[in-house]
Amino acid sequence: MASDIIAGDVLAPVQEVDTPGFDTRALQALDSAHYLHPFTDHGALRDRGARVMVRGDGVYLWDSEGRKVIDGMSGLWCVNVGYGRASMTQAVARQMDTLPFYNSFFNTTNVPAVMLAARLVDLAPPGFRHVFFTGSGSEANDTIVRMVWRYWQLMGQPQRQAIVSRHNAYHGSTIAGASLGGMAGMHAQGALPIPGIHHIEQPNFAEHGRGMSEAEFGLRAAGWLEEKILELGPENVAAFIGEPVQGAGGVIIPPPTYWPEIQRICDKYGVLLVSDEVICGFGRLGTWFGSQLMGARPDLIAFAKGVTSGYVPLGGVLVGARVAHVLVEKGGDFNHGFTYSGHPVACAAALENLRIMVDEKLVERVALETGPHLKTAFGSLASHPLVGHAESMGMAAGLNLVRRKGATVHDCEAFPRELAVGMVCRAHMFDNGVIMRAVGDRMIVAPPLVMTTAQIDEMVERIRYCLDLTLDDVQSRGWME
Ligand code: PXG
Repeated sequence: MASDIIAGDVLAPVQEVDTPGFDTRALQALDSAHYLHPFTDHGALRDRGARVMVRGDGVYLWDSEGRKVIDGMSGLWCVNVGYGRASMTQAVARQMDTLPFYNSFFNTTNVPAVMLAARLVDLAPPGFRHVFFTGSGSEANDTIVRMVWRYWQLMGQPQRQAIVSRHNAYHGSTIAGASLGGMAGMHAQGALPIPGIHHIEQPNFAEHGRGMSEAEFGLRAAGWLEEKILELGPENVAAFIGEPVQGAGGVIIPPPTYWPEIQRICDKYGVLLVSDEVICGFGRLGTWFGSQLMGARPDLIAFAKGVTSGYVPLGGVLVGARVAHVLVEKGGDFNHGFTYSGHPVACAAALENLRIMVDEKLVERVALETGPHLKTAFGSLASHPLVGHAESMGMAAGLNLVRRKGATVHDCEAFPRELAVGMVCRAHMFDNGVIMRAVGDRMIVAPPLVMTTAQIDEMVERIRYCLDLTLDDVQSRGWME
């Protein structure tokens, strides 16, 4: 079935570019001998051998065996301006030549950090005039927890320590980040979440919205926050944190009624609203920040990834007027910070990345051209026999692999979880020139924002072809009804 789907030259052979000079087996052996990877079952990896990525250009990557893949995941939701941008290399090299590092402690600063803070304030929603830099998204969320607690201490309400988050949220992998996140598998591996962090159900219409319209469900899901605030006592609740669209959780797009109602509830109880924009910031949804699209006015914004397009690690927190006023005017020393807060090379990379984004109008392109194109192209996969439903927003999209399609998202029959059909599908994608991420049986993409409409078509046709391979595969394993 799979082979007759390939249309014209859209699917060029994957063995396209020879990349000599790498001894893949030797690299894999060293890798499995010494390198502990993030979120990885090393026993399984040893048997398979890691794929060694060696080069990137635009939206394509090459591995050590010369196989070319189209990167549907922007590295890991971050390489928004694409690979191989010479001006990024030059900006970083220039800064390394001039001043590779200096700290921002002890009344010192550096030029790129100052310029970037000012630039980010220009791009941020109204009311944000301050930035705290970190090295990653996890550190940004740790910073937020400490800032929120310090804020309420300075406000004379130190008992306000509870922070409400959602199940299936991802906020990082440090102790605070993993606690804020709602990933059961992370909590299960040791004493998490830390005290004071509470989780409500996620606004996942397909999973929890049966019998309701999407609009009704959005209000209902936001109502879970109000119930939790009342249960904890509003006088004890410090903040609510959420990703505008849950990324690692599977591109879960909330109904349009959700975020405005969350905002109303936070306002009603004086609870700080935190938007984790590590994925949704910097154009992913077709706006500079995802909360702008969602109708929320956060007090704090976490960012990372797209701020440098992943070329150099950088994260941070945009601090809105309400918190900044108290921290800056009344706070004295805030005993928090990292060696690499405001790292000059990372900030220089971010400045160049933002210049590219503005010059190439990447945010506008996502809003007006590539995002709508992805919606149509990716949406067409919903007709595939293995796909229950497919959704997208901006340059993020997800589809559910199902055993039996239904008239609505609530009538599809899922595969038994233990079959891990998503992993079967991901392996076909990986082997056939497209990188797609599996979250259970939800297959997701978040391509570089520079991906053209023709490249989106190429990616989607590859995905369709691999869905055919997956269908053949699960049928031959006897997993379909
Ligand atoms: N917040 C959000 C919303 C994220 O997506 C982080 C915080 C943490 O950022 P750092 O830079 O500390 O990793 C993230 C990271 C996946 C995946 O599998 C997603 C992330 C990280 C690793 C894997 O989709 N997002």
